Amino acid sequence: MRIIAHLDMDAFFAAVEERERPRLRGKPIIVGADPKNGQGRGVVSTANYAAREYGIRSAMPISQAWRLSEGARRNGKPAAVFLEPDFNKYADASDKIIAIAKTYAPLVEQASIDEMYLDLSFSKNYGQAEKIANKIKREIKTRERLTCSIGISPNKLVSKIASDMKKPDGLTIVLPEFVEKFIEPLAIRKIPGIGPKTEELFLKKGVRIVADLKKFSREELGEILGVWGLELYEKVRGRDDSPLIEEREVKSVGSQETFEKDTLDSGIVINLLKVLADEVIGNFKKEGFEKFRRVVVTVRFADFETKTKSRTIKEPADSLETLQFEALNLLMPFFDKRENPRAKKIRLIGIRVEKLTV
Ligand code: TTP
Ligand code: MG
Repeated sequence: MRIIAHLDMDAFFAAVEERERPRLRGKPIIVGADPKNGQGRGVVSTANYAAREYGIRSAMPISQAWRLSEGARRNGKPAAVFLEPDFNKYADASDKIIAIAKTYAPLVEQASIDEMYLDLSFSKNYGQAEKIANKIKREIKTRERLTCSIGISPNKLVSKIASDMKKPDGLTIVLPEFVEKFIEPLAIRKIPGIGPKTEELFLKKGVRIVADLKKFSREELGEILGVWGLELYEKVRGRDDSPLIEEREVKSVGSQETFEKDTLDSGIVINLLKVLADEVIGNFKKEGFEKFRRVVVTVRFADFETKTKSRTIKEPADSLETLQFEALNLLMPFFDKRENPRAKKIRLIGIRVEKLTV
């Protein structure tokens, strides 16, 4: 019998900011693009729970978040504090949390910057697994001053849904015999993979909750959604046998190069980027890796200021085209105000791939 836990940090980016600035404690905090007094473009990365009470959510336009905050302020509530993200800081916090998890579980899969799956099957029963989960929660709280929410069930799918049930600082255990009862009343959007389009498609058919979806046969779902429909048939029954995948110790494969002369000529920079991408893909394959899931671009300016940007892609990839495409997208902001407001020349660029599987 498998016992799998899913751990997801609460309001992660905002929580990291809050712990480092005592004067922010308890205030509504929004991490995201610069709101520029309501004129800002870009979106909210995350909002802490105090800001969520104003209706502010991840991926909302930052200008809308600003208006909601201003509205609250006019009603005598505290205005939200807007902060721009500092990804390196969150990646450091993430590494520390994973290190803690690894002292409790033999197999840990990092699923994103703030979530992971832990194999607790060794604990024999759910009572033991619950104790371990509580210890992990306590250690993250005392050592990192952050809270998380954990779901425990027989598989990744149900644990991921469960960790979201009692946020923040929650623990939800779904025993094998209650898996179906647990997911039946949930909105179909709670099933990972069902996005706004699939939801819309089923709402038109009068399907709102998982129990409604269970009325479709495997063939019917296959007809509506193709292969994904067949997977969905299993998912709505709480079935999932996907294994945890741990990444190898070698964390990244990368390459970087300094220009002969500092430059802001996009043609020259992009050319080098393509050469580097080619080199990285070659080494990546040579070292026996199969897929990468994160692309990181580093830019060092003439004054040695060094910035990195990274993106985790949805589907693990292995092609030169994907690497070039992602790296180019990450690089473009360095040519304009987004990442280079004073139009500094570039001295060096580097790219690397992370989150590798063999
Ligand atoms: P989530 O775990 O989805 O959100 P969260 O940790 O902020 O809040 P919750 O308590 O609901 O788990 O995402 C983790 C981090 O990823 C989040 O802190 C910021 C970042 N993120 C974005 O940058 N954009 C997004 O649209 C989302 C959803 C997250
Ligand atoms: Mg989270």
